Amino acid sequence: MTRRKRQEAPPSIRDAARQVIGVTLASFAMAASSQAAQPRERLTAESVFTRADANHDGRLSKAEVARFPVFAEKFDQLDTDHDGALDLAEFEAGFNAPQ
Ligand SMILES: [Ca+2]
Ligand SMILES: [Ca+2]
Repeated sequence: MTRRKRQEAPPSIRDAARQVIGVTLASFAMAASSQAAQPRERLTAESVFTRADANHDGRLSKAEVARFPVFAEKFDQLDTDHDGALDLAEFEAGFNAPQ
């Protein structure tokens, strides 16, 4: 007559919930630890350099720097050894220089 089986949450939902909670906890822990290391997301010369270095050869060509007008217009000035590319040290000097 009456159905004995009550509706239970299908395992998929439980798994999904557990996953969400797990991810939330993981990202929370990550945020907490990275916040301890450095407040907010701070852009360092190195992180910008790595992002700008499209072909990952450790140097920024003029074409790669073209996406960053601030550095593009200072390119020749920053390229202190005049080899036509910026290495991290050269980029860092420009990055940290007062505007
Ligand atoms: Ca490059
Ligand atoms: Ca150079």
